[in-house]
Amino acid sequence: MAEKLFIGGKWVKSKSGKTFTSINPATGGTIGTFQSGNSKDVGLAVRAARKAYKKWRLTPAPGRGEILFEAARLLKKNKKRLGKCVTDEMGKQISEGLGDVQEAIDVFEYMAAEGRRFFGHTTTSESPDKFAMTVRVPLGVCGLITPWNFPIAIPAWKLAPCLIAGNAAVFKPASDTPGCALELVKILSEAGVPDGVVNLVTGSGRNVGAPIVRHKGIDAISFTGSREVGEFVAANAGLKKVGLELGGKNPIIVMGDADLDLAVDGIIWGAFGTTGQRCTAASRVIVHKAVEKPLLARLLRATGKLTIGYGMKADVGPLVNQAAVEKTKAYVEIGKKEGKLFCGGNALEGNFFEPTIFTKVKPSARIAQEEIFGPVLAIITVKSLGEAITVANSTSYGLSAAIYTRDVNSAFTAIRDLEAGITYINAPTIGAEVHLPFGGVKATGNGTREAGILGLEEFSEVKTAYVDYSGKLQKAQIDE
Ligand code: UN1
Repeated sequence: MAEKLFIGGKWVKSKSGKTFTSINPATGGTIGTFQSGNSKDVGLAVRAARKAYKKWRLTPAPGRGEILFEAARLLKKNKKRLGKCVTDEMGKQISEGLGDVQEAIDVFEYMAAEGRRFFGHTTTSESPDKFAMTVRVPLGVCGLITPWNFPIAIPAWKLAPCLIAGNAAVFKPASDTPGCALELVKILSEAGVPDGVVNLVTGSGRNVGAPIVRHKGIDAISFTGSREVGEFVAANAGLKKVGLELGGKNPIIVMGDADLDLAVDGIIWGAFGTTGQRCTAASRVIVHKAVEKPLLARLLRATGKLTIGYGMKADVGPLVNQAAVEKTKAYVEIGKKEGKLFCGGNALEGNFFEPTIFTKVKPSARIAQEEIFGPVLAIITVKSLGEAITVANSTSYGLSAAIYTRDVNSAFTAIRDLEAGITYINAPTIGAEVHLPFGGVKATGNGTREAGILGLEEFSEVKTAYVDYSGKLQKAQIDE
C-alpha cells in the first residue's frame, strides 16, 4: 500500500493519482511506495498551513517548545529504528545513520529551549517617557525543501527553528528519501504539533518543489541541495525570504608540522564518510611538500582497510543511486586526464564505488573545482602556508575548511584567511554541532546560517516597537 501525503493533519492521496518507489541503494530492495505530489497538492498544503498558522503563531513560544521537547523524546525512543531507516533508505553506514537521528534530537532540544529565550533587544529612546524594543515574529508559511544525504537531520534543522518561531511549514523531502521524512512527520504529529502546522508533500522537484518556490501563499523558502537548484530557487522565489545551503569543495590543509596520523584519520573520515556525499565532505587535500610522501603512504594504507558494502555491515556504504554512480564515474575519467590515479577509481556492482584518490592535481583541475558528491579526493601539493590558503580559496564554494598543524600562528592565520563559513583546526571538514551556526560563503549559499542562534533568524523577523507613555505627541528628530 502506498504511503500518503500529510495535509491539514490528514493522510491523503495525491491529486496526480501517481506514485513512486524509494529503493534501498545497497540492496536494491523496495523501501516503500510514495505519492507523486503535484501543484494541486501544494495548493492544498499551503491553504492548510495558512489556516493553522493563525493559531500556532499565537501559541506561546514556551508551549511550542514543550511540543519540540516531546518530539526530541520520541526521536530518542525511536533512535535505533530510525537510524536503520536512514541506512536502508540512503545508504550511509549505521553509526552515521544513528548520528543523523542524534543531530535531529540535538536540534529539537536546542530549539525547544529557545522557546524560553527568543530574545529581542530593549534600548533607550531619544524622547522622554518612551520605550523602545525589538521583538521576533514568525514569517508565516515556510517552504522547506531538503536533500537526501541527511534525511532526518537536515529536515530537523529546518523544522525545529521554523516551528519554535511560530511558522507553519510545507515540507518537500528529496525523492530518494521520502520514507525518513514520513517518519519524522509522524513523530512531530505524535508529539502534538497541531494539524496543518506541518504538511508533507512528497514528489519531484519539478512537480512539488517548483510550485512551492513560486507559490504566493508561501512567505519563505529554506533550501539545501545542489547549486543548480539553488540558483533556480533564487531566481523564482520572488520577494520571499530565501535561505540557501548549496555545495562545497572543502579543503583539508596538511602542514609540514602536522600530526600525520591524526590528519589521516580526519581525511579518511572527511573524504569517505557518507561515501563523500556531504556538502561538508573533504574533496581536496592540500599538503605541504615536506610531508607529501609519508602522508600518501599512510592514506593508501588507511584507504585499503575500508570495507565497502551495505551500511549495516561495512565502513563505506553505496552511493545514493545509479545517477550518482554515473556522475562519479565521469569525474574519475576526467581525473585520469588531470592527475594521477593513486588508488580506487572503480564502480563496483550495484551502487558501490571504491574510495578514490588522485595525486598531482592542479588547483584549477575540474576534480579540484567541481563538487562530485562521491568518494573522490584530489591531492594538491604546495610549498607554503600562503600557497595552501590561496589554493584552498581558489574555488567558487566556501562551506567548510580544515587545517592540520601544531603551529598556533598557522592555525590563526587559517581561521582569518580561509574563505569558508566553518573552519576546523586539527579536525576534518565534517562535524558541525547544532548549537553553532552552519553555512558558507561565496557560491555555497546566500549568507544564511542554519542551526545555532542564527538558525532562528532564518525563520523569524525583527519587529521594532516604540511605546510612548508621555501622553503627548513627540516627534523624533524634530522636538528639541
Ligand atoms: C551536509 O554535509 O549536508 O558537519 C550537512 C557535518 C554534519 C552536517 C553536514 N553535521 O558534516
